[in-house]
Amino acid sequence: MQRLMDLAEIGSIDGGGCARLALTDEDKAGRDLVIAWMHDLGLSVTTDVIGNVVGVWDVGSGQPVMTGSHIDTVRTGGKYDGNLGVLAGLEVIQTLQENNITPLRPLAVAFFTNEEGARFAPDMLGSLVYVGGMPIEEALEIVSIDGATVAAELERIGYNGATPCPAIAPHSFIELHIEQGPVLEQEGIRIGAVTGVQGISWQEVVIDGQSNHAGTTPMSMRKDPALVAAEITVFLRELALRMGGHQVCTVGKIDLHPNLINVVPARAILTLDVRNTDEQLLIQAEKEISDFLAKIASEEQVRISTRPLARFEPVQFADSVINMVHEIAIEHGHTVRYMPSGAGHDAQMLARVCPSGMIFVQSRDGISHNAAEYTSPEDIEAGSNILLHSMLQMAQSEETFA
Ligand code: HGY
Ligand code: MN
Ligand code: MN
Repeated sequence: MQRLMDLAEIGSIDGGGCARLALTDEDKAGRDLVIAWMHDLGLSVTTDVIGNVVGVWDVGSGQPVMTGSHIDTVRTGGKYDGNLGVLAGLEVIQTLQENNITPLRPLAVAFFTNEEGARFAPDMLGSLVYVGGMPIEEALEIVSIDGATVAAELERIGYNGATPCPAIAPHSFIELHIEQGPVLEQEGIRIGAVTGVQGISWQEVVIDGQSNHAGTTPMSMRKDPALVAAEITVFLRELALRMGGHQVCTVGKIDLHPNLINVVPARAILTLDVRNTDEQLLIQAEKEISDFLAKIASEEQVRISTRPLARFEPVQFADSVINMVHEIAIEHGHTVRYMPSGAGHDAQMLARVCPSGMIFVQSRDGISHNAAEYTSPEDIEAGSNILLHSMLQMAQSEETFA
């Protein structure tokens, strides 16, 4: 808990949250602090070419059981998103050391670069490169929303490490994370045994119209990107409600140019975040959006171009890990339910190379990506203990944790 509060001081914002966008000075300061804690525990710490940091407790033999998450945040982040998973991993190792328990395998704690994707798209970038999902050369060239490249920012903060990607796969991976949604709290259930992660489709939409005078231009003559951006936003809401189920759609970012009170905008740039647990439904949503963009472009006489920013299919975690989390939760007397994750996580990338899964704990009022994000110390303790017993059990297994 103290480490959580200390890390939350870095990049702290009003309301008790954090702003540590990936590869900013605040992210660097957070990284430096967590690495110091890794050294305090005697871990051997490496940094790879995309800035992922892995601390290994070199005991036992064979590939390590890995836990971890991210310590970068969105601009209005909370104390717990990502941070909990990394710091609980340190707590597990410290607790085992203090109790003279030596696992049969090495234990690793990682934090991955740019999980949020808020500054550089796609999200989960570090873990994607870690598992070989994107060549490092391509990742280094990605340009942030403020015009900097991944390569330049890694070098600027001194986290352009030497360890190559893709990494040697860990034996298995388990991530503790806040749910970031309302389900566990509404159902009065303490633990989520996460079954998988829904599919994610991100794209940037650029609308070019005609800049004009707000006072003199008749409404019939306007080619107004701001209007089209608003109609796209309303369409996405209607699409999500019409499709129902797990379908969600978000317009999180709208930039108008020149963004002045008396100028009909020349251009609008917006981002679409579209998700569903079902790949076919996600494809259908993408098709309906594409058709709508074509229709509205001709109706409003604007030009619309799109650029994909992230596209990950739904991921199913390993049954062996899902069921282990469920069993351990019950053994510890906690209520538990199986559930998918609405948010993206590094575990969905590790699932490509080793048996992986997640443990969820409640988010108060279902709030996250918001300074008011909160998870109780009791839930944090329960989740961390399940993480400890999960890692010990995974470390006992000789072969693949199937
Ligand atoms: O966008 C997400 O789901 C995560 O916060 N990266
Ligand atoms: Mn997260
Ligand atoms: Mn997040």
